[in-house]
Amino acid sequence: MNQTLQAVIFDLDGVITDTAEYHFQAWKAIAEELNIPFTREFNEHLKGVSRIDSLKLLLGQANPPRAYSAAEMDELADRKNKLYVELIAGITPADLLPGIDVFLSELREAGIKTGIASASKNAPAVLRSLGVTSRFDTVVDVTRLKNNKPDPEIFVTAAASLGVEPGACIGVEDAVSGIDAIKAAGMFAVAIGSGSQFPKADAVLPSTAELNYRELAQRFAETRR
Ligand code: B16
Ligand code: MG
Repeated sequence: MNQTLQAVIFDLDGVITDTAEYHFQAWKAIAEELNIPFTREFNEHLKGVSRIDSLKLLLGQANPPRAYSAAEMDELADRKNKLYVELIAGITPADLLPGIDVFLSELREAGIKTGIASASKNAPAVLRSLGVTSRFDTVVDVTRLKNNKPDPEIFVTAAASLGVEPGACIGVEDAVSGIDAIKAAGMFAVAIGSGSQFPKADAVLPSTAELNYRELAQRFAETRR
């Protein structure tokens, strides 16, 4: 195949910055109000999942089960988002996760394109607060997509808007649904987290501080020979 690396496409929450923690706190507040148990372990299933689907998963934990109308669900989803927006109001460039600033510079210097494939409707605002909007060549508009991760649509769309084949891309994710989406798109998948969580990833790094252009380009090339 002999394909060279042309683009790196990033998830946002949990990869560029730790907004995953704020999503957790906002959902926890809603769950407590509804008397639904909500643990960090359960929260792992919500990573990369859209707002309304996250709410459905959360309500599915209610014991005894209870039906919610569409209007009640919209109200709960809106309220969760308001809590989340309050929590992210204080984000500054200091909230970039370790190694991201340097990694983005390495990619620019090497002429590698960059993109954001986040399921979050708040992604553009978070990128602005972090001061990194101009460091990405594309940010996928999630409101125009039909399918959520683990469907590959968001990563395929990012590659298309960069004018690059999916096979020439690396995708970086912190969620299992995101790694599944990257692999289904035909990209090289880098997971941030613990190895046992991501059996399908091509590389697993314990932290974003380990992201290194040369090493990843080499590992990418080995799989594309
Ligand atoms: P919003 P990512 C995802 O972002 C989060 O992981 C997930 O927890 C959240 O529910 C989803 O965005 C939607 O976010 O409510 O802000 O539209 O990880 O794909 O960057
Ligand atoms: Mg994420």
